[in-house]
Amino acid sequence: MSQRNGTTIPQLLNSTSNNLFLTFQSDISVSSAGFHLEYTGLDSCPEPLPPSNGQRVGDRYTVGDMVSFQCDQGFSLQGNAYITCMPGPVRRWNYPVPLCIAQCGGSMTDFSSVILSPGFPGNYQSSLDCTWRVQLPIGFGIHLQFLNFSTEPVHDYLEVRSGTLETGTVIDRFSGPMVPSSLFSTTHETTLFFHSDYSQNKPGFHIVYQAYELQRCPDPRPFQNGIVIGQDYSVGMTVSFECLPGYTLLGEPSLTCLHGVSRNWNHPIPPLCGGNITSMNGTIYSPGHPAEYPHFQDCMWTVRVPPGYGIYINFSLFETEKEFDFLEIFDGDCVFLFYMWVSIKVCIQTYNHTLLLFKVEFGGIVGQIY
Ligand SMILES: [Ca+2]
Repeated sequence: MSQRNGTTIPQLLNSTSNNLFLTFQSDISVSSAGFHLEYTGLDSCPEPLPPSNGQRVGDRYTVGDMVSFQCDQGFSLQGNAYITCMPGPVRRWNYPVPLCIAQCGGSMTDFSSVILSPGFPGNYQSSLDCTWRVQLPIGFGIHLQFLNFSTEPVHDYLEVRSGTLETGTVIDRFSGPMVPSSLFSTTHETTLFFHSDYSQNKPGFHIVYQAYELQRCPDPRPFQNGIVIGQDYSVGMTVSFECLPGYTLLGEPSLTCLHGVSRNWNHPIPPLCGGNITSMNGTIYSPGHPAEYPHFQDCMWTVRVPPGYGIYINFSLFETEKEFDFLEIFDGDCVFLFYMWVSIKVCIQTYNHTLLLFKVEFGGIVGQIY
């Protein structure tokens, strides 16, 4: 620990353990008065009590020992997280025991945590505007549960927003003495905003949140007679649809996977059936062709060519269930109805506007129109 010689009185020494070894050495010549020292056994530092809403780590309190402190979830440590028992004539820690305090606002990236109103479990202060931001990886939302809730009605409130404070949308706003039921935020970023006015403070809130993985939207495949562009069906992603030649897309050509607890696309998956056709020549198939058409279909095609033209329809295949599944063709005052097992070859229309109506009541067998 120390080696001394000469005539200078050494400074006060403190041992770092409860054992001390002294050795004295003198050579063959020149003697002196030697030394006189006194020693005192020093106590440990006083036991540091854990802070309210926190824990102490470490249970040795002699000189040089270090203990640390952690706060419960939702509380922030104020002061020094580590304190050391100091050498010296009086045993003391180098810093006071820190405090664990629920603060006004914060930023969280944990998959589960606690959000407390400032000062909880005591009353919050007046005139606060606190923002807590929970940021998780894309594809996760949070489930919020209220363990305590009490604010001055109307004037003091908590707002939960999906997204940021500036651009997010308000999921709900809570105020008053009722503990709200749990709620879901369905985005990876959730903001909680608390406001208190100048008077009437209450204990506020104790909220726990848990991350959950957002489901993907349903697989839009198989998309018959067409292709699906895009393979990511997770939240916020878009897929689009293209038909093979001869098929007309009904419905929206692109869908976006919506945020939400039960995940779904923003539009129905487009049916491949019917449509408005204006090209001078084309092909019309029954839905699902060349496979059997599905049950319960009501498909309508409108074929429109420029004024002065007629429309020539050539069936190269026609098979439906008799009577119950049928194709109707309207052409001004004329109606042509087909519901047989036979192919009808040629039909010449004289008007420039033809409407085809294909109806499947139930139990269709095979229906194909070329
Ligand atoms: Ca108030």
